Amino acid sequence: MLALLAGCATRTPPPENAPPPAPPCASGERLPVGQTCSLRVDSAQRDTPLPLVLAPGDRYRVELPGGQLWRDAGQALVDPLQGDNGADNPVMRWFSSLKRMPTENYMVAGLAQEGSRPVRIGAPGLTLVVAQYGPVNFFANDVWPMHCNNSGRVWVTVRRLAAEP
Ligand SMILES: [Ca+2]
Repeated sequence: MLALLAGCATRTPPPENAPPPAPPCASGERLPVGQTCSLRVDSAQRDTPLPLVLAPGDRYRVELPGGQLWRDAGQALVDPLQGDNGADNPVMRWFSSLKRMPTENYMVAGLAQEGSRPVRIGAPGLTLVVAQYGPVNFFANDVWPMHCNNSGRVWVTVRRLAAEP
């Protein structure tokens, strides 16, 4: 089992070494329609804010490139598209309903728009429609304040879509 885990761990480079899949999302930038930027989401932070200038009605395609890993303390590395159901860990089972997205696995990647329910970024990605002025935050699904013992950062990409006709 250890060999299996070690094999999994070395197959994919640590997130710290992965190059950004697109130019970094610059603070204070208003991304032009059709352009893509990348944001590194830190699993040890409660929130990683999208630093772009956003306006209500803006539409963005958010995707999480595959093959990235991060981990909760004491747990195996997991793909943030899959996460960890915590079934083999009594403490994780006990606190499961207190996750930021209670019905999703631990350590899946999500985003939260102020005033809206957090949503998971699944393998197909998602379309973010900005509802109001205010931050859009990315995070690893964990129990507050237990993100502090997580490790690993992953890239998400954000592409601005044309406004709805
Ligand atoms: Ca944790």
